[in-house]
Amino acid sequence: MQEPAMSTQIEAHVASRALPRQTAGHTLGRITCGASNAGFAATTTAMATQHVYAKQLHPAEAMYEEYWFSQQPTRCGHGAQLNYHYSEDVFFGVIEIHEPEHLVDGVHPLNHAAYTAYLKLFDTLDTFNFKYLWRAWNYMPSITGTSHGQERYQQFNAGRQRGFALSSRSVTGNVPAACALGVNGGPLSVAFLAGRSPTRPIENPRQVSAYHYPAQYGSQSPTFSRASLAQVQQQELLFLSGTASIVGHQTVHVGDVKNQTIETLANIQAVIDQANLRKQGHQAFGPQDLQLRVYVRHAQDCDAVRAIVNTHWGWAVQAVYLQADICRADLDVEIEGIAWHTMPTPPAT
Ligand code: 3EB
Repeated sequence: MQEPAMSTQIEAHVASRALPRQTAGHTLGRITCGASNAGFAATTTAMATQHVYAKQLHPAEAMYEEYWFSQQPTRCGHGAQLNYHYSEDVFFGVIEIHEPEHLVDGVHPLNHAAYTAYLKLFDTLDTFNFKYLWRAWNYMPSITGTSHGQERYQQFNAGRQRGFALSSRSVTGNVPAACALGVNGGPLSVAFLAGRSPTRPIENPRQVSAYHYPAQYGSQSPTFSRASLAQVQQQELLFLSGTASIVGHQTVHVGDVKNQTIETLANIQAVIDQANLRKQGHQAFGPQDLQLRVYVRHAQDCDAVRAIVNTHWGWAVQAVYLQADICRADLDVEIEGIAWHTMPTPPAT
């Protein structure tokens, strides 16, 4: 990451499990990963944790954890479905919703869970006066599966969109950055960052906006932007949504993970270019600024994907590789990232 200076307001640290908690400020939240959650401490009063039920493929030697810190004091709250920490400027929460076994008043189980999660999410943000959802990380079992006659990702999209609409949030245009992946187990899990100031949404000219995807992908479109730019005092953050081998609205390079990866990197570069047109700070974002999460459907593809990422962007690029299911069955890789700059940059002398 670029210069995590003292003026930085929030930071995501990727670290081995030994990281002393308070080294970088007050903990807002933590993300852990692993095919099961055995051996992980659950949410404590010190940290709201999202466990991503995905096997870590790389790096093999160090267990990946992501910590969000604030330099300002935090307050917290804990319940059966919701855990959160917030500081003056930033709110981090994790919502976990167990799906009902059957349809509820005609509503499919994952639709119901997603709707419940997003109603709770926005209700919580309204309570604490954090008006703007910046970024959501959505994980659910069997995302490409079908239950009760409907594809589960479509159930999720329908429920998420209804949760936004019933919370008086727009479902097109200025919508948050996000990702949605299929994992090994656990309830529907939504981690989220929010603030008191709006983000600038970024779209990709190479792709149809997801909220305008045609009905062949589901009667309710996914509610996310390709990226968002947020500002916290002297800091500008870029949240890059999950990005895949989609051009227009169609999957390209089906069955060819290498070319899917190359296409994905081209999409990310296009999104970064758009973000740089809308950034507030002086410093442009580049791929090397991103802390990446790379999702690979088939573990055996990990080395090929890594080789391409590193050939394009260098071996210093920070990335963790996880085994997870991308939401379309014909996609084999998806990449997301976060980056931040301190601003304003002092003028060059
Ligand atoms: C895509 O571009 C790939 O449903 O929240 C990427 C990022 C994808 C977010 C979501 C889905 C989501 O459509 C899938």
